[in-house]
Amino acid sequence: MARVFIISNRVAVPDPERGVHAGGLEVALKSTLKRHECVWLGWSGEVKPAGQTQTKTITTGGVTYIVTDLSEEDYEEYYNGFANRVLWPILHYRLDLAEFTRRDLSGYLRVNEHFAAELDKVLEPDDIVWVHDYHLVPLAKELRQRGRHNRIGFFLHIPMPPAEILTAMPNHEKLVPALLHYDLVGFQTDGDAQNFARYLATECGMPAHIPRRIGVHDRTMRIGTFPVGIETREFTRRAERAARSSFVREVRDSVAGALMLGVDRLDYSKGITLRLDAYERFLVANPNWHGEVTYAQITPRSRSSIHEYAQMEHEIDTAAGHINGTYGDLSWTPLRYTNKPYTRTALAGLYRAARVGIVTPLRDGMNLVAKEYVAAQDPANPGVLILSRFAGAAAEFGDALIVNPYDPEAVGSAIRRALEMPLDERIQRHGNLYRALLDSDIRFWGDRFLSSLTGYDMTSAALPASRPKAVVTPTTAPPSMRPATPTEPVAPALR
Ligand code: GDG
Repeated sequence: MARVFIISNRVAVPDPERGVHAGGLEVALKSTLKRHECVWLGWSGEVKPAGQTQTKTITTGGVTYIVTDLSEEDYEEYYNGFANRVLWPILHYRLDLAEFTRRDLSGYLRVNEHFAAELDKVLEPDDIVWVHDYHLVPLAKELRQRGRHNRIGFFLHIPMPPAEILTAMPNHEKLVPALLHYDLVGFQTDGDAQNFARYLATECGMPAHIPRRIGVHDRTMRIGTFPVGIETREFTRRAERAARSSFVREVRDSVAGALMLGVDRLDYSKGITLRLDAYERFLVANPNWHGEVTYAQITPRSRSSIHEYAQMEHEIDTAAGHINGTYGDLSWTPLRYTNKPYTRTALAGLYRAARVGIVTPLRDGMNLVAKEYVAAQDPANPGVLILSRFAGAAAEFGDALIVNPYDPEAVGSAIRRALEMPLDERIQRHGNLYRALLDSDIRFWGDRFLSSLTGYDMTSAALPASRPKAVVTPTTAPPSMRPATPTEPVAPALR
């Protein structure tokens, strides 16, 4: 049977010594890793001086991992440079934050060539290749240039902006059309897929209607929508258990009034500064809620070595201090803000304890926090999700309180509405949201993508039950509910 090669920037190799917490991509791929013979290739996370980089192969839990180090130059130009300073901001509609240099672009192309060369050493003609995310746009082109005719698919986890934004990226014409070398290009939402199709129409002379199949050379390239989900029922069970833990009860008992919760990687796309502004407006407009609500914001740091991230951290620290200094008193802290990461189980319990989940990114491919919050709720007494219209999840979650994150007064009003929503309305909205969650359950996501890529029903290609299971959870003691220690990797570190 054909093997499935998964290629991503970072690879989550299970490490029983350290106790692994599933990151976003690993959670998404868990079922694929279990059901197919998989090889996962990508960066090891190690940065070494030039000439000392290595590529290692590790087989554990029935999955083969091929991990390759980056040189200091690669790390600076490919990862910190072109991926995080050009593609990340531009694909999140933030042209103002993009810092393009030719040097970074050539570093990006060099690392893609290197990944392709590593893959070329081990790929068999009938292997299926599934490439993930913006770090690896030109990978299929590199493989085709090496004479590879394998089925190769690409999934973009983050947004695809309109052509007017993409075309502002210097050298976009060298990069974006490279996606035509894939057999299938998948997006989170129809809007993203349409933006890509329109780029192909205006920039590459493809048919002007929204095409789903495009003839390219001797192949057909297809565009598809595959919204990422979560393991809904597993997460609900995890939240039920965690809500009874002493950690969650201690937190719950220590906060005044209703709990509102935000969980975001420290990233400008997540809209945290504007959200704090909205909370302040809510506090100003609703003095009757003073002392009756506590907003907890969990914001693990990411990409701190990039200037914009350090600056944003400073702005958020200042805004948080201002809110507590101005509106709090010795017996009430309106905002609890932390940069500590928590375990997945702790988060699940905190979501369930929160009357309001607030998710207001300025732009987000999907946003799994919104999905996790809904999955974690008690259906008999559920909390309310406030969700940005600019998160991919909004396409499936019409029953959340949908807000414009750029309008802090409207978000402030939504906070009040969420806190005051009657039980029957909360139950009805939650029921609809939960049904939407089950429809996009992550168990089917990988099979849907792979079936579409290969033209075969990949659900029936599942491996025999006797095969050793992939290790994706700690094999040591159950994870602590306390904040993760620096040796406990959590999802944000993988991005
Ligand atoms: C990209 C796209 C798309 C957060 N804090 C902690 C922690 N997390 C977990 C959350 C969630 C994940 O990290 C974050 O996922 P998001 O989807 O919200 O955001 P990105 O990291 O930006 O992910 C996004 C996603 O890819 C998948 O396609 O939805 O749009 O930007 O699972 O729970 N996990 C732990 N401790 C924390 O403190 N353990």
